[in-house]
Amino acid sequence: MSDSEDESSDKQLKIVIMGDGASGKTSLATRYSQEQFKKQYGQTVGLDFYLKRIVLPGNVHVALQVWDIGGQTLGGKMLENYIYGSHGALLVYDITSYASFENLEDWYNMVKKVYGKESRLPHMALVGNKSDLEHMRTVKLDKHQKFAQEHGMSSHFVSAKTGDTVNLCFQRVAAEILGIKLTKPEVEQQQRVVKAEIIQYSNDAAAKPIPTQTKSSFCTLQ
Ligand code: G3D
Ligand code: MG
Repeated sequence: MSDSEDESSDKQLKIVIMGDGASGKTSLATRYSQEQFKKQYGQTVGLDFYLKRIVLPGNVHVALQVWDIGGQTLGGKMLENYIYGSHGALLVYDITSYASFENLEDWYNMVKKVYGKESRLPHMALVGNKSDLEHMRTVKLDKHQKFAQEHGMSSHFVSAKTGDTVNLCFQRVAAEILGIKLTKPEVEQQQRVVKAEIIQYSNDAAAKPIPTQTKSSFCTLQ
């Protein structure tokens, strides 16, 4: 019984972000983890790793490891190691690029291949990014929905640029992996939190003293 108290220790979830170059994977990962930011640089091998702690309903503390595949492409040998052991996979496309959507079939098959001998795939999420460019959409909504349904994936639309529903996307994925149900008020609250975070972020930045030395981490990013 006392064990249940100890469950406040974090559950670790590994989430990988996959998809074509320029679909917005890095933007999504950095947007989501901008506040609790721990990053390991692995530019040479193309692996980036972010950590974000969240609390799900029922006081379930979760440490989300968010992995960005960097410039790795389909068929790369490193990719398999990267996918292996993940609890969730975000398949990201750009809603203004039909090719990025079409290629998700290959990304999906890649995950399937890695988990070929095992009975369960990680939770798979179909993420249409760049929802701020709705007027330039080339991937019709019903195509998106059909793909998600046929592949047993959850369905999401986000904008890594504005931050719209980014937190909610990860929250839903983590909840689904852990079998936790989100209620409507919780979903709505999460949407509000996104906006609050953005405002607070800029305030914080303004309030912080300007460091005398410029850190080189930004340069490393580029
Ligand atoms: P990748 O990591 O999948 O390769 P990036 O993709 O995160 O590097 O993003 C590729 C380009 O798309 C970037 O533009 C980035 O700013 C832009 N982008 C990412 N997410 C969004 C979004 O939600 N909306 C819009 N409008 N643009 C987005 P640049 O010009 O810097 O190459
Ligand atoms: Mg990238």
